[in-house]
Amino acid sequence: MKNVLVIGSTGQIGSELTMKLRGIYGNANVVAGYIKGAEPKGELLESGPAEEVDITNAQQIADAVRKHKVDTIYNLAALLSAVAEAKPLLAWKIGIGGLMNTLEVARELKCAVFTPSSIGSFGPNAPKDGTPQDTIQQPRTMYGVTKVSGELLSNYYALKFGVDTRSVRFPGLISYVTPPGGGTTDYAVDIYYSAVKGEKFICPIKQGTFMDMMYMPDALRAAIEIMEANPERLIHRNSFNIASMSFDPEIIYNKIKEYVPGFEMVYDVDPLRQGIADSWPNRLDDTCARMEWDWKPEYDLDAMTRDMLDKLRIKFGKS
Ligand code: VAH
Repeated sequence: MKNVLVIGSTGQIGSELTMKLRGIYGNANVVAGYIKGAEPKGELLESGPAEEVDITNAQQIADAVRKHKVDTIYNLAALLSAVAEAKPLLAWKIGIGGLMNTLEVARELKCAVFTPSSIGSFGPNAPKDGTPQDTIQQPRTMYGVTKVSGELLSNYYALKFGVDTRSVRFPGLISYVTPPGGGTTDYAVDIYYSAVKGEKFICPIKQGTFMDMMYMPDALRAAIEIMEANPERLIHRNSFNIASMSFDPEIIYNKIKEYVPGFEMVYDVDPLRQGIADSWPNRLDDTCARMEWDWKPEYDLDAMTRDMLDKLRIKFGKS
């Protein structure tokens, strides 16, 4: 049975992944790593161990790994795309300085490491539709630079030191649990909140801008299945394209209106996030993930919309 440390356990992915991992491996076997000011609360705090682990502090990572006999690290510490453009040095310090700390601890203490990459690891000169697993990666954002560099560093540690590093390139992730912070795809989360609250949605991304998106339950399953995969089948490691749906604001708006008649949306394009979105693919080709570790999404836009609206209505007492 695994002993897991989740670095960034109170973030958009971490808060849900930690609970799902505890359900699989046992509450006591999954440590919630957090930083000062973002301490775990409620069920995340009460259901299992927690340690202060700032990814820029290698000693804190090593201490938590030794204390809890960790053999698998989920490294979810990162600044999302729009925030990273505002704080590029911090994004690099966390994304790459932090990853280097994690990989060094993993090398020394024999841990496997999962570090997510992103559709943001591609730039405008990668094929937009059916973006291949192996193609040009020249992102124009610091977020993308940290993701591509993270892929290369993780592959280096696997090749040079035999560290079991694995990764998936996440699409924009949509969840009703922990609101995202500062991403380019986050409009696809915010639109559901507006619909349930009965508010007009002001969309910062222009019509016709397609991006890969994924419902969080599928993303969590991918993060777990890749780490459970038979390593002998893996031709790739860092990082696998995974995909489930691709849409633009008009498509998701019309889908929500099927369930929320009268829901209104207007466009007020944010040049920063639009520029980032324009540089990203429309739709990834995830054949390699399907071939090498049987990846398959379970939610499409309709199923996600029904579940998001149901769960948010409960969250806001409108069910
Ligand atoms: C962002 N939601 O928009 C994140 C994610 C692929 C998008 O990395 O920055």
